[in-house]
Amino acid sequence: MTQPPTSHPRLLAWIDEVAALTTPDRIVWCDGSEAEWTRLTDELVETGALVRLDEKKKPNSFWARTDPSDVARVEERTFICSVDEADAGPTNNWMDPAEMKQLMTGLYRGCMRGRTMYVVPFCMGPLDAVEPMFGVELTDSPYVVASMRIMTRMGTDVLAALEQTGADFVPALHSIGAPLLDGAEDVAWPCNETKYISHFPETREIWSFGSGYGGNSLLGKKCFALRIASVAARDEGWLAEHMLIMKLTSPEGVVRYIAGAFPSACGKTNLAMLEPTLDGWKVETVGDDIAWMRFGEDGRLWATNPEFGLFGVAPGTDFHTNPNAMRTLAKGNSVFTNVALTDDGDIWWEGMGEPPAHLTDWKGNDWTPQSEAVSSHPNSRFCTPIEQCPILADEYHDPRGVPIDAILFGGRRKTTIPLVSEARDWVHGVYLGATLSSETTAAAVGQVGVVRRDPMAMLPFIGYHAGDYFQHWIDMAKGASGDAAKLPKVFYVNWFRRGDEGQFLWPGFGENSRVLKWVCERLDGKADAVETPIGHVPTPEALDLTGLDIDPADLAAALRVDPNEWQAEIPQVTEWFTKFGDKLPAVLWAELDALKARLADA
Ligand code: GTP
Ligand code: SPV
Ligand code: MN
Repeated sequence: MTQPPTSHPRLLAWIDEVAALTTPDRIVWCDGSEAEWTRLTDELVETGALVRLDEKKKPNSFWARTDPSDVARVEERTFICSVDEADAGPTNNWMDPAEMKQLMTGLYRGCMRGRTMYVVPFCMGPLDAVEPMFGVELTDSPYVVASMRIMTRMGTDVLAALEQTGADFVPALHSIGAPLLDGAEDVAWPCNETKYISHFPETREIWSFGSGYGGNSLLGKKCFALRIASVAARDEGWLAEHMLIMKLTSPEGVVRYIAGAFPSACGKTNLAMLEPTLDGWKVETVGDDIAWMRFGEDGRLWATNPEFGLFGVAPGTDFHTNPNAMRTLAKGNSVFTNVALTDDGDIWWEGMGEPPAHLTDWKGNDWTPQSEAVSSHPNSRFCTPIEQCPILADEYHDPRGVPIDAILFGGRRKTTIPLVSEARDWVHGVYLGATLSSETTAAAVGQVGVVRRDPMAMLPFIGYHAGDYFQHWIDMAKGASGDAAKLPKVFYVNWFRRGDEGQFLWPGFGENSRVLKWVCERLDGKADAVETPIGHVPTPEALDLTGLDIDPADLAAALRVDPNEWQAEIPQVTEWFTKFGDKLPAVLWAELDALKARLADA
């Protein structure tokens, strides 16, 4: 073992304890340097875990294939181990913390044999924040270390700051759960059939076992920045949310900051990096997945992006849909997981123009355009440094963040939900978030395309009782010191409504700038809207459709509020709210009653 580069007592004690339990062959302290990245990726190429891409096409970039069973978050295996079961609420899996620790200690015993345990000190958000949010991940996966270097600020500077400030850190233990026994040959993607992604909210700890996949293993992301942080946020009066953050500048130079919560694989990355089709409008990216938001002394809600990279859905990404993602990736320094490999050392996935005549697919098999299966897993991902994004906003680096003008909730719904509507007020906005629904996607293991409630796009990420979480959202309004004008306005969008032939009614992507313009005009009190039972919806004339070739019938269908479709939602929302018992804030029941009354009058 190399000499520990720190004297941090709690850190050293924890590492000793984990090493004694997991018995790795060696311990490596990660410094976050370029040399370390090169050493790690060279080793991973050597063992066959990574394939180096062509230097001219994707410099310093790599192709990874997971075990076919380890491709997404495992919600069924994700646990909130609060002391009191009631604190996990009806939307989380729960196990008693002592019981879970006992069970997982059994799994961890000797699990790093034959492997290296890496110590990864990381910081979520800028190191010069007033209260930097530190974590330390211990992992036996060099793939995870390489990915953490992209996704978080990590290494020597973080360790030094951790020591200097004497700040606390979130201990995050990860093992792929695949000890390498004497003389045994390793596989390209070791993992374990048994998986546990466990969170201990009271002690702010994370224990992950068995999976090497993104959301299960890069513990700074969903585990820390959402599940653990949401608990801290509840206690301290802020919000940790599954949201993109964008800066939007109008042709007149007016700047607006917009946050958006859409469930996994429902369009955050794409909206955050959007290239407007409307002349003179400019989008800059602050974040694409996670927003930490607190009220400032000015009574406005300020948002920061705690991440350092983008872990984006690959399929569907190309120069027509998300050119800024393509430009980011062209700069290299990226890891691509479960996409297809071209014969000339580049990557390809569904949606990226014409397929080449031959590929190696995500399972390592030959693939041609005649193949029946897709070449890339639907949840294949690119992992790339956010600082390479050509439209990254300067404010990304500012630890104070940006003041949010509007919050968009949205989901993937074939029916019912119009292209955009505006909440009547804050509590109605919270109602819209609390009843958010979306068709499930490949981002989590399980059935795809089933409508489920995904409150604030946080269903898999709320670290406590969702009823308390709704109350917390309602209470947040107090941060605006009674000045409702300072609260973000809430909107609900749906880019995914379909017509009779199954076609998307709205072209989406860059054309979503037309919806953003309407949102800005509503903030200015300018744009027209009709008051419907569900909120304010634009008239077709209120949307700027300059240069857009859209069938007026499709547009009308995209904007339609059909009372019958909405009536059908009522029993589902009632059933959803009933789950929360006494914890469901009464004002949300009142919102549902008011909606029923408005629908009855419609
Ligand atoms: P996570 O990283 O899982 O949290 O997802 P995300 O919300 O960032 O989703 P992302 O932007 O990566 O989009 C997921 C999928 O939806 C991709 O295949 C996109 O091509 C597709 N998509 C995004 N925006 C639109 C849109 O406006 N219209 C349509 N039809 N598809 C879209
Ligand atoms: C999501 O599923 O919402 C993601 C990908 O952003 S993962 O990090 O794998 O959770
Ligand atoms: Mn996400």
